[in-house]
Amino acid sequence: MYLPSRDVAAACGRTGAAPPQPRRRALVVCTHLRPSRDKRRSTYYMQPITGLHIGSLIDRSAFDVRLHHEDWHGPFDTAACAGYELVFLTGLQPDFDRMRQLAYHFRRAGATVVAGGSICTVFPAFCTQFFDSVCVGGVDSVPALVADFLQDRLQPIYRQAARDISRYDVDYGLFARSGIQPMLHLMEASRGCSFKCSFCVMPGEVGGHATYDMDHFARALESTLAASKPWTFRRWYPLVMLLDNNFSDNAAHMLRVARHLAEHPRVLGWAALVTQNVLQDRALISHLAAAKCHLLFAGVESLDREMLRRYNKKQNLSRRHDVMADIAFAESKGIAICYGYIFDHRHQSAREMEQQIQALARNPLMPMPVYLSVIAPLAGTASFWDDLRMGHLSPRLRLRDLDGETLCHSRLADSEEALIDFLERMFRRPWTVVSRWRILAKTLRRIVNAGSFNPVRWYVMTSANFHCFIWSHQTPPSRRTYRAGTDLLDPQYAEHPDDLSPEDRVRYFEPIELTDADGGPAEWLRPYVPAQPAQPVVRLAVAGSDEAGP
Ligand code: B12
Ligand code: SF4
Repeated sequence: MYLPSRDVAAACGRTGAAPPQPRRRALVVCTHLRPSRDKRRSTYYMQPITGLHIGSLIDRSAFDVRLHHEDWHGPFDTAACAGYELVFLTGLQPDFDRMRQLAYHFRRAGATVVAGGSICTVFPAFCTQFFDSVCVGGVDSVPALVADFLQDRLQPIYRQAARDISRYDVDYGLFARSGIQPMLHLMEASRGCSFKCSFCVMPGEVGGHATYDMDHFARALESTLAASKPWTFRRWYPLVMLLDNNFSDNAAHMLRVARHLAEHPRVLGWAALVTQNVLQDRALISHLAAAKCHLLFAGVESLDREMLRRYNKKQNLSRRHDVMADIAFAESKGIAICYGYIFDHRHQSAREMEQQIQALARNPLMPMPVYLSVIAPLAGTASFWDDLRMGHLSPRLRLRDLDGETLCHSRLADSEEALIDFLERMFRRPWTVVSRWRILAKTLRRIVNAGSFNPVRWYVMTSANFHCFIWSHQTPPSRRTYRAGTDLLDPQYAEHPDDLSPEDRVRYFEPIELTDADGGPAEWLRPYVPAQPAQPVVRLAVAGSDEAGP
């Protein structure tokens, strides 16, 4: 529920002068389309902080700012679009069609619509047909854009390298005022990553790593702690989740942030996203454990070395270390290890995928993956351009298909039926692949291995181990084909006024296709196709590599 601005101080648990009376209304929508292709909502703790940062950068003396998360609040009610002057939209690649749909509804209601994020960054000129203004790169272009809007000189494209972090205060009161209370304190201490995994959007969109200064971070921490409501878990047991793309990229900065969190009297624990090679450094892991680290989300992705090589994931290719032993060591120090696991349906049969999962399940000290997905050729990544050039992408591949659950390639290592049968079971009925009892036994072994009497740590380990089971309940079976081009579309695609013109239907409501009927680039994409192969060296250069650096 959104609280009007006079309730701000109370909602934030703060005192002080009342905020100035707002003159105009601005809205930031973090769009979201669900894997289950329905209109459910969830209060899952992994909420985006993109909208929070955008909202914090909007001039509050001119605007009353509201934040809507489509995952947390549910799909935005398009009957309620009136009354906003300026609307910012953000979303991941599979959400881009939702950004276009909302642009139609808000523009029709008279708002100026601004969009940013992955697709806007890679294909800005293409995106200008849907939005009044398109932002390339980081959130830091927002103040200049708002100033231009107020002076009636909005530009079609704003560019700001995501690595150029400006100085601004993140106002976590915006979460509280917008009724968003995730279980954890979601923060960011850096942006980007120096590695170049070929399936990832980071190398192209950020192209390096940049840190926030410690002042900035310390103020954001105080803001989120102050904004937590009394009688909530996050007030009672403040856990900070660092959503940095790669928290471990800059070791000195990581240690500074860890020390700040360790020494903070209110923070009881923290978690972060790191690369797998960090787990090899046992002295570092012991140090982080002593600095209140409760959980590391490590970029394991797969135990299939061929696959890791194919995607240039060389930080995972050390032969000197055994990742399972590294994970067991970290957990023995009390740090729960989480990871996502990616299947490559172009090279792995359904049977091989199932064997990989069962091998993980059999190891008593190895956690189960928190997320499972099939490889998604995210538009603009090195693998995407390679697949496109070689004609390996599915015909009529849509942005909507890039959700990590859909087979997006034309060449498969197994029959389509066998792969779909496995994915349907793994995503929707995981207990038919791995028994719940086995996971329960594994959870108990890990808790014993951790040697901790802290029930919060037990909870973290248990919920991570069972996440796939819990997730599958939240995304019940639907009539999905799991095949790009034919899979079910969400109901939002059909929600438009009866008087929608044929041109607007195509512009705002037809799904965006990346490939044509033959698997070649869609017409709009052709000007963007790079002339040279995107990653000519990957397959050979890292073979046998024992290096952990980027
Ligand atoms: C929280 C999160 C989620 C959440 C919430 C998703 C959401 N709606 O944002 C959940 C759990 C739902 C999720 C799911 C998925 N995620 Co996710 N997720 C993240 C995570 C950890 C944090 C996102 C975040 O808030 N970042 C901080 C903000 C400030 O940065 P940002 O969103 O990257 O935006 C930057 C720019 O793009 C730009 N920007 C973005 N929007 C706008 C708008 C305007 C107006 C402006 C000016 C600028 C701007 O500014 C920012 C930098 O300053 C990131 C990793 C990361 N640390 O970023 C991955 C990440 C975004 N996810 C990713 C992936 C692959 C997925 C999945 C496909 C995973 C899967 N295989 O199942 C699914 C897809 C979901 C779907 N709709 O189907 C990829 C990229 C995806 C993409 N670009 O499409 C990332 C980058 C991880 C990675 N390295 O692979 N995810
Ligand atoms: S290490 Fe992670 S964030 Fe960095 S390029 Fe690879 S997948 Fe992307």
